[in-house]
Amino acid sequence: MAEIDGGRIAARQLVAAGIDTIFGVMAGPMIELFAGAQAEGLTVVSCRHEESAAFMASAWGWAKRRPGVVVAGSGPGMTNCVTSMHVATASGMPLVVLGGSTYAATRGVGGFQEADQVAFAAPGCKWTGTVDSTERIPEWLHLACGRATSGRPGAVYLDFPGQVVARRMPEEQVALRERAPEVTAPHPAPNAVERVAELLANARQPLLLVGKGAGWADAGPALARIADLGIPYVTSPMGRGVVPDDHPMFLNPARSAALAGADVIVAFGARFNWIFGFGRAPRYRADARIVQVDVEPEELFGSAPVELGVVADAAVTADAVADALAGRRLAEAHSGWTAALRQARERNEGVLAAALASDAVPIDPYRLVREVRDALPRDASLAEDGETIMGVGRVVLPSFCPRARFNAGTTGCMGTGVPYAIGAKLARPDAASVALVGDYAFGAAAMEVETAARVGIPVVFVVANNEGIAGHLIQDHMLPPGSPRIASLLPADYEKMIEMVDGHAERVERPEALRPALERALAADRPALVHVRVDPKARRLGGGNYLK
Ligand SMILES: Cc1ncc(C[n+]2csc(CCOP(=O)(O)OP(=O)(O)O)c2C)c(N)n1
Repeated sequence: MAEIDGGRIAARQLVAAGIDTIFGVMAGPMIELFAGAQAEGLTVVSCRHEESAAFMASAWGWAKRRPGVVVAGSGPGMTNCVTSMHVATASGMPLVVLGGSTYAATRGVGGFQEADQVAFAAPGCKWTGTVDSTERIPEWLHLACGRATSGRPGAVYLDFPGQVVARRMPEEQVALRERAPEVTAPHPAPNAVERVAELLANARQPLLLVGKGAGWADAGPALARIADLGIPYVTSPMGRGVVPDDHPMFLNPARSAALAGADVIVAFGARFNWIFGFGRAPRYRADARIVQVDVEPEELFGSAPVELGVVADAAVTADAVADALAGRRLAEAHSGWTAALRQARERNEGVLAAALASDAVPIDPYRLVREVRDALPRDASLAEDGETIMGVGRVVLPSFCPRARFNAGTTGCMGTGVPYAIGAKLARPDAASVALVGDYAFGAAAMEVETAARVGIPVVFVVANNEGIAGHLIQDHMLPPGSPRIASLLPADYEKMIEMVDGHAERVERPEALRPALERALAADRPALVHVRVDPKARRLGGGNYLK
């Protein structure tokens, strides 16, 4: 009678759950799981650091609306995932961390790499569990995958003590959980839909907020139906592209004016945390009437004075509101609101015009980002990471596809850009994937270029090298004069990081060389790195950086 080990059983259950790719760092006691995954036909992406592996998995999961799975070894392998779990949960990205842990027989007596891994995981996770027997591996994985993706997605942690991975059992006794429930989306109460439609119809200055939750719900087409009526919207950084950014009611470039002027706000899958200015004065009108649509009821109790909370799926609710608005006359049509916002947008865009066209050497970061914008295919996945460069990218770069835009997110975590772009490429292999990263942000995960090369995926890394953390701004203005380089970094030759793995390397020092270099990188059928020397003294226009 053929026997298989717990690692192989886990791999079979992952396949049953619709997962075809896993990420991780090879380590005991999970070697059997990696081997089982390979034997079962999964793509196994073996990374250089568990933190990056887990970021890749969460980006993959976010893009595909499936659990992103990362496998880590015991002790430090697992604790290296703690930041990524925290980031995934805060950013609502589905991540399943499978952590091998010390064999039961040596627990409590200084077993190899022993750590209280469930305790390390708990505050960063929606749910934790410990596999208690090899037989029950399928069941525990079924629970973990379900919890990572239901409600607001986030990280879950499942502990795999060594003995449950290594134990072998007769193949025919393995009971997989083949069937995942078909889950209907939570619908809004009909009277709530009517109230939202009434508020929007009577608003003189209505505004929609589009967050990551709307992306997860695939609410783009439904939200576009409301926006098509002439109701403007602004998005969170990762809510970009849910409705394509070239919709005429996309008003992120007039974000402050929109938040400050709106008399009725309906937030779809958006949270009133720092990203949306906490939903209260002074960023918002004190008398603004706020509706929040969210799948998590507790989210409705926050800093914003929410008048109506609708616990429901963003797409279903947006469709119902669009239906309820059909045929109504909108008060907004006579208020000049969208015209005023368009003027604000033009004013704000005017502030950037000179920088976007700058021919200066060293290159202005706005000029770099403009060239990235013009070179990017419409369906590209895009990850931004850094301080100055992420801020510039957020303002200048559009997105046209849902769940294809990644940035440091709710936690502002540096080191996400490189792995997010790799995870996105594996999830959306037919679309280009570009990481626009500062030199610090690149360095935080730079060895993963070897992973990209080994796995054979043509991701484009654009490194905006301004020699440091926010360029020289902190070094020159916030540290004692004459300090050694603390916030600034060496002007390293980052293109060598891709040369070492036979990738496509570009080094750009002059603005006119940007576009051809970016196009060559996008056309290269292997990982590419465009190292761009940008002005260390440049800062974000319109405030919003360390020296604001
Ligand atoms: C994990 C983590 N560590 C530290 C920070 C603090 N921090 C914010 S921005 C930044 C680096 C920004 O430099 P760079 O990536 O070179 O981009 P630039 O601002 O120069 O464009 C750091 C270290 C953070 N946000 N996240």
